[in-house]
Amino acid sequence: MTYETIQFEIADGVATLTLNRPDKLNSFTVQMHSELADAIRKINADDSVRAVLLTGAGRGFCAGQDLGDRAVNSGDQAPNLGDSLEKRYNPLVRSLRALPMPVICAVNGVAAGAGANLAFACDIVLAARSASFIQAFCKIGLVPDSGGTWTLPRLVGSARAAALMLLGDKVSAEQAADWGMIWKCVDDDALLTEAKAMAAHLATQPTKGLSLIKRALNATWTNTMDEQLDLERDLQTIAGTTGDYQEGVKAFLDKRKPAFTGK
Ligand code: LHQ
Repeated sequence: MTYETIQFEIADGVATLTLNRPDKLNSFTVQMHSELADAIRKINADDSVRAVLLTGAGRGFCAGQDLGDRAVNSGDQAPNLGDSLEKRYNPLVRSLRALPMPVICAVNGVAAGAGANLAFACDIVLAARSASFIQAFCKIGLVPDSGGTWTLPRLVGSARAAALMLLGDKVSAEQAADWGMIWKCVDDDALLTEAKAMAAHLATQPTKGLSLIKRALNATWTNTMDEQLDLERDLQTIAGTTGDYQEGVKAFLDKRKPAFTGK
């Protein structure tokens, strides 16, 4: 597939996805959804990918749904927005969450509506100091989607999530970092360098072990502590059989840097 609305490359173990409709602040169209779905399929099929980096081109990260797109704005006729979630947004969020390697999001500018919640579906979020997050849905009579009603209360607590979703106020990157909504706020000109360095580092780490950590973290919100203890036992059983565990221990005992293969 040729990509027109995203850029996609795989190099040195890192897959980089760049939302690329800068004139419209990288808002989502049907085409962008299908290009992202195709790229995520390729990531899943490529054993060499050990970290993913998601970012946006231009001054915005993503302004959510393109409100001019015919799929959601069909003139006088009421569109079926649930259909749009079912066919496009929900599969996107599910497939991102299910990726078996760390997904870093570098929020380079405004992240609004589904754009903000897309970022929260990633594992580690860095944002440029000039970036911001807006739960814009309430301003046009919609419900936060793309998993935001699940992720945001878990990230910042229900008091903050409720006010953000009902008021639609803009949150600066610094505020977002202070509230634990994201991992870190960095200077604008350092964002990509720092995000790329993090992705490059993660691509040299025990990928299988990291994927098991992701599974434990994903399960924690619905499990009891007993269930989580059982899950940790099961995941550790798998982790203990990996070559990277053998290598990690051997390297420690040999007092040298480990050479992980991701297996
Ligand atoms: C846009 C957009 C945009 C089109 C900026 N669409 N053009 C799921 C399923 C189904 C249906 C509906 O929705 C969803 C999920 C959702 O995401 S709903 C939420 C949709 N997003 C929004 O409501 C955000 C709308 N955008 C804004 O509020 C502002 O643009 C923000 C605050 C993001 C940025 O403001 P500014 O920095 O002042 O930029 P701007 O407004 O001047 O935008 C720059 C250009 O981008 C402009 O185009 P133009 O041709 O006039 O230069 C905007 O029209 C365009 N743009 N967002 N979502």
